[in-house]
Amino acid sequence: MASANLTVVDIHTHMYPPQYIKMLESRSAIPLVRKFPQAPEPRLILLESELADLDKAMNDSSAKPPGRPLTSHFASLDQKIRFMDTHRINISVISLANPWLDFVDSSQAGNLAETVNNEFSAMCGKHHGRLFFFGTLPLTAPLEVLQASISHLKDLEYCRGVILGTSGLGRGLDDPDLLPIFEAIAAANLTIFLHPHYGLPNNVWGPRASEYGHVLPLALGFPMETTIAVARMYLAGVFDQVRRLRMLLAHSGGTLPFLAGRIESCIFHDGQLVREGKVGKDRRTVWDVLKQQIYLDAVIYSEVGLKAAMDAGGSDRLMFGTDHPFFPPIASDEQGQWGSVSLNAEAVVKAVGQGSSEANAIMGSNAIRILRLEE
Ligand code: 5CU
Repeated sequence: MASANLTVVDIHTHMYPPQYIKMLESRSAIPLVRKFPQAPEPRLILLESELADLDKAMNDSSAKPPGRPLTSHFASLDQKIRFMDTHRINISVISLANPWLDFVDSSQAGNLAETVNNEFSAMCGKHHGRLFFFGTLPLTAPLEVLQASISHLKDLEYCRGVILGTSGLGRGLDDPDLLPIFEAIAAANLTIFLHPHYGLPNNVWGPRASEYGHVLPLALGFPMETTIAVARMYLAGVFDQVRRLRMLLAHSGGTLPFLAGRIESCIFHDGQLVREGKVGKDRRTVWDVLKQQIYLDAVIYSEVGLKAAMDAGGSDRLMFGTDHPFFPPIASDEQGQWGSVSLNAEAVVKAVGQGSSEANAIMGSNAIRILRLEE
């Protein structure tokens, strides 16, 4: 993808470093890594929607293996660099994949966050200028441990933000107890990369869910989760209370660009909010927040979604991503070109034209500016 005058930056690209995989291998509840006789590679089981398949495979060695294969793409730094070279990606901003440390016991979360963040930092140091990272927070730890973790990340040369799920301290991102954390992250000049994991309750997928693979939770559950989390933050006034807060939303903001108008309409037609004086003339709208405090990735696989993201936030706030190592090719060589990557790159070309200044911005220069990748 990169050409003489185009720098390609991938801001949505994950890894599980060795210590994290080791911890997953030792677990008996999801998330976990386990070997099954019917599969050549260990399986990575992450999502609640995979529990039924996990149960079946534990009791029946002919059942389909649950989760996804844990290939070298998830854990190997050499493989990450090889993937970048194959796809002509100049710079990657790597992050721990879901579900981060959300499930880790409070007493262990601080140490594990430090270990994982130091592992990411060391990986970036091995490829100076090609790798940066979003750090991981010990959200289950006591407040002072969490604050110390933000201070640690602030001082790491290659850290440019933190990756965060939607659960926060356990009550979602509109939890007032999170405000000092958002303040500290913003004060440290770190961008929050908001990423889904929990999706929607399993029962919304219906009794035939197992016939549909991972499609419903990933295509619909993930984006709705992000949309709901940000809408709750907006309604709680978090963006007004922490004006320096900057958030990069995964998957082009879920459905936020498409639904922002409807959210707005529901706000100013809501009797309760109007009576409580929450719909005043000076109110910053969802559209304002999208243009002032939110960035979107370009991981939406079609120019239709990409144009909505651009219309909502502006092409100067959109950044290319791959979601590597998720969505590998099913029928072709994993060391070759990934169709999931081409789809996102082609969507940019279809939306704004090959070689246009907007294309160059989305593919790389926005990320370089926003995430300070030349510092
Ligand atoms: O395939 C999946 O389950 C996932 C996942 O868990 N996380 C992610 O970022 N993309 C796809």
